[in-house]
Amino acid sequence: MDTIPKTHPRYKSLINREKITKAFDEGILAKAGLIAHGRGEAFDYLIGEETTSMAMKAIKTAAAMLVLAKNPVISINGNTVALVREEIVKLSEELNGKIEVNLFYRTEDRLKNIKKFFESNESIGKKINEGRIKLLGIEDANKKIPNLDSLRGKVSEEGIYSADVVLVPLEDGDRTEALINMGKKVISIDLNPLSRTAQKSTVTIVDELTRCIPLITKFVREYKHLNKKELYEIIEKYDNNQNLKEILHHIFNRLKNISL
Ligand code: PTJ
Repeated sequence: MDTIPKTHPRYKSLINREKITKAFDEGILAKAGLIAHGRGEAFDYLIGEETTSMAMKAIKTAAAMLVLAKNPVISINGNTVALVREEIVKLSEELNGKIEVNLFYRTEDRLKNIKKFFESNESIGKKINEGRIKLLGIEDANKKIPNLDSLRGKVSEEGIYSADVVLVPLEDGDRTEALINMGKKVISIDLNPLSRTAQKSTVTIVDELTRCIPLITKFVREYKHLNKKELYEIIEKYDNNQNLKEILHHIFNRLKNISL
């Protein structure tokens, strides 16, 4: 990462690419995760590489849902681990500490490497040892999501299986649908507003992972001071379909107004 000068106009994007490729070399990221990242970058260009007011609305709604949840679980995959390991830990500490590794390309090696990556950070390793955060879904994925044939269906009873609200950064639509069918609320993070995940989720945050996770944490902290009625009001005001339409309009208007 030393080769990327801080003054480079695309510094942040290049750093994210470094993290992604390094995670691939370390056996954390799936090969298809490289493609998924590229697709995300393309959509981020179209959005304007900033957190839009629509994304902010979704982030606030997600934070209210997470504060009200009885058993919230943060699901993580290879890309999420590569980009926002520390930020995910911070968010989980504001909740019940539950993080579940849930991979589409699930292999024992990748699970082992992800666990090692978390534990290799001294402060995170200590939190895991003290039980302040729980890394689920590795040795305890003994339950199955009904009607989901992919390996994403293998989940922990204490985690995703019994969760009422699941936060799923970078997802495939199949599992979102299956989780919704189990009666859960799904908050997804996906830069592609047209994806099946985006369309099926209870709340879709169309924003880049490294930008929006710290914002979710900030609002979770803030909303812990609100009463239930105030939190429900935030949720009731939100309409996911309307929000997705506004994002598509935002992209359309940006492209229309670009002068070359
Ligand atoms: O579970 P794993 O680690 O085995 O890998 C699963 C991948 C990521 C390969 C799998 O879920 C997949 O193929 O995902 P998709 O269908 O490519 O969807 C990923 C979505 O995430 C795309 O719509 C991208 O636009 C979006 N995306 C990529 N990078 C980011 C992102 N959204 C937010 N922030 C990002 N950094």
